[in-house]
Amino acid sequence: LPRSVSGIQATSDSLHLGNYIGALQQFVEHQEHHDAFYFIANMHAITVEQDPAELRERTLRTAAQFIAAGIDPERSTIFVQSHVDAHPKLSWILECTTGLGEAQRMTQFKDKSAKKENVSLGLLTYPALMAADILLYQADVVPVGEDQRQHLELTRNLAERFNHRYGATFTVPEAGILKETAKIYDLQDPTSKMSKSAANPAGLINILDEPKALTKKFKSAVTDNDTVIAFDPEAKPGVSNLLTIYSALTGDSVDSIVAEYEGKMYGHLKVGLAEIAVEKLAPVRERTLELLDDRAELERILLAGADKAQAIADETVRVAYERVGFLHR
Ligand code: AQP
Repeated sequence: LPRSVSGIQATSDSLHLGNYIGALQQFVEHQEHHDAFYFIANMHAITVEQDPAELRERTLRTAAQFIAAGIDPERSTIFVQSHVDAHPKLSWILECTTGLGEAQRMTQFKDKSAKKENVSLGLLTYPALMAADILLYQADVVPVGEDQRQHLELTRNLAERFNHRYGATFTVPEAGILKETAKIYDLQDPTSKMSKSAANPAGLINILDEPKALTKKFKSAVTDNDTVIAFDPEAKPGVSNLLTIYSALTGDSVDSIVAEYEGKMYGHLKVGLAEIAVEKLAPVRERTLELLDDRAELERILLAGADKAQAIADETVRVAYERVGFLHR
C-alpha cells in the first residue's frame, strides 16, 4: 500500500473547519487505501510560545478529534511527534541540508516572523522538522492544505538533494492537495485563510463549537451586495467559500448546490449550510468529549501508535546516519 503521512499542530482547544476540510477529511479518506500515519505535531507547536499545561491538554484533545473525525486507530497509526525521537534526529541532518536563504524565503516564516517581536530559531527551521516528519516514513503522499504547498516542495527538494549527495535514501513524496478544498476562508473576511488567529472569532468555525454557535456564525457570514448564488471566487468570495464548504461537507458538486438554490436568497444558503454543518460536526463534538472522558485509553492508543511509528522511523535514521558518515555506536 502507498503510504500517507501528515500531522496537525496541537495549538488550539479545537481544530477549525479549515483543518477539518483541508486535512482531516483527506486523512480519513486516505486510510481506505493507504498505510496511514497521522501525528499530533507538539514539537512544531513550540516554535511559538506555549503554556505547558495547555500544550499537554491540547495534544490529547487533538488526538481525540482525529479519532472522532473518523481516523481509526486500528487501521491508521496515530501518534504524538515528541514520542518518536527520530524526528529531531533527522531534522538536524535536514537543517544541515537546507540553505539559510531557502529557509528565510518560506512565506510562513516571513508572515509569522513579521508579526512577532521575539522570533525563535525554531520558526525558521520549522520546515526542516516537517521534512523529517515526512521523509522518516518514506511517505508517498502528504495530505495537506494549500498553505503547506511551499513546505512540501522544500521537502521534495531536500529528499532529492540528500539522495543525490549520499545515495537513494528517501522516497520523494507527492503533495495531496485537493484543488477545490485546499483553502477554506474566514467567514467574516473571505479573502483570508480561515485560521485560529482570526481577527474576528465569528469568522472561525471550530469543529467543537456548540450547534447554536455554529449556526450563528454561518448565519452572519459576510457575503456581498448582489443577490445571485453563484460560484465566482474573484467577484463573490464569501458566497463561493460557503459553496465550497457545503460541497466539501456533503460531497455534492458545487454546480448541483447552485442548481438546488437557484432563485433563493443568501439567507437560505446560510441556513441550509448551518444545518449540514451541525449534522456533520455535532457527532464529532460528542465523540471527542466521550473520548476525553477516558484519557487512559487515549494514551494507550497514542503509545501503541508511537511504537509502530518508531520502528519505521528508527530504521530511516539508521540509514541516514550511516550515509552521512556518523560512526556506529
Ligand atoms: N483554511 C484552511 N483551509 C484548508 N486547509 C487548512 N489547513 C489549515 N488551515 C486551512 C491545513 O490544516 C493542516 C494543519 O495545519 P497546521 O497544523 O499548520 O495549523 P493551522 O491550522 O494551519 O494553523 P493556523 O490556523 O493557520 O494558525 P495560525 O493562525 O497560527 O497560522 C495543514 O494541512 C494545513 O494546510
